[in-house]
Amino acid sequence: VATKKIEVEQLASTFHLSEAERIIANMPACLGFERALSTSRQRDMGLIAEVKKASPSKGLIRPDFHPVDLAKGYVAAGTDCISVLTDQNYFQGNNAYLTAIREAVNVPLLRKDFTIDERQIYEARLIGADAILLIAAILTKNQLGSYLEIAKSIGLDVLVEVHDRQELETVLELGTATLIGVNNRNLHTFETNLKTSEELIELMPAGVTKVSESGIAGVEDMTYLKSIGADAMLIGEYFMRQASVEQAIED
Ligand code: IGP
Repeated sequence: VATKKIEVEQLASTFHLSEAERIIANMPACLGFERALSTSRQRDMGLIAEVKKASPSKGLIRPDFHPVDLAKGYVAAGTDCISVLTDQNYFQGNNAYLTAIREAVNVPLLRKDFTIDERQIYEARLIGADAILLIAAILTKNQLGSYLEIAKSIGLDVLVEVHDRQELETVLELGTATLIGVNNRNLHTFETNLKTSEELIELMPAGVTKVSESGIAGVEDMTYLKSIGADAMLIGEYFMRQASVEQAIED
């Protein structure tokens, strides 16, 4: 968060919010991210396939990294949505990857970053995102509530990410989150356990689109997630390690 703060301070000099609002008002509408997941007809569950070069726990995941080609492969294989890492410090992501993918494909895009300031929400819309991620673990309840509102006001969907029961309770109390993701990765140990999804999805009310994120690797996991009531899944590393992401999705 500290490095992100420095980055966000620099954002202040790149655009003014009023100017951003004016540009956004003239941009085409966003593609419905949540809708694409909840109405997915491709398979039993909605799929968000992630474009991810590296991670803090695994280092470089895909040395031969061509974001637009990967995104095209995902779309050819029928993914509902794509998640693009834009954080540079930990994930070697880039805003430019998202913008290039936006120009090449026609599925809804999630801007995957650590949102800690409202400016980043406008920035996400400006670079071509259809949805943003809000991580409950790094935001106060007030921030979550107001960022959800800002995002919706400029047409963005929001995936709110939780790791435990307490975070989920806070999010449910707000009453405005309709798309909630359980991150199966423990933030302290980096280990993933799909049981986290089982524990938390059970506590989500009907009407919420329920996503399971991280550590999902193959058909067995998908069958399990379906059985515990997940509506959609977010898969990054597993696809990134396949020679052909297209083949991996089809399998
Ligand atoms: C994807 P995996 O294990 O399939 O690569 O996980 C995604 O869930 C993960 O990249 C992620 C993430 C995040 C990254 C989930 N929440 C928040 C950065 C920030």
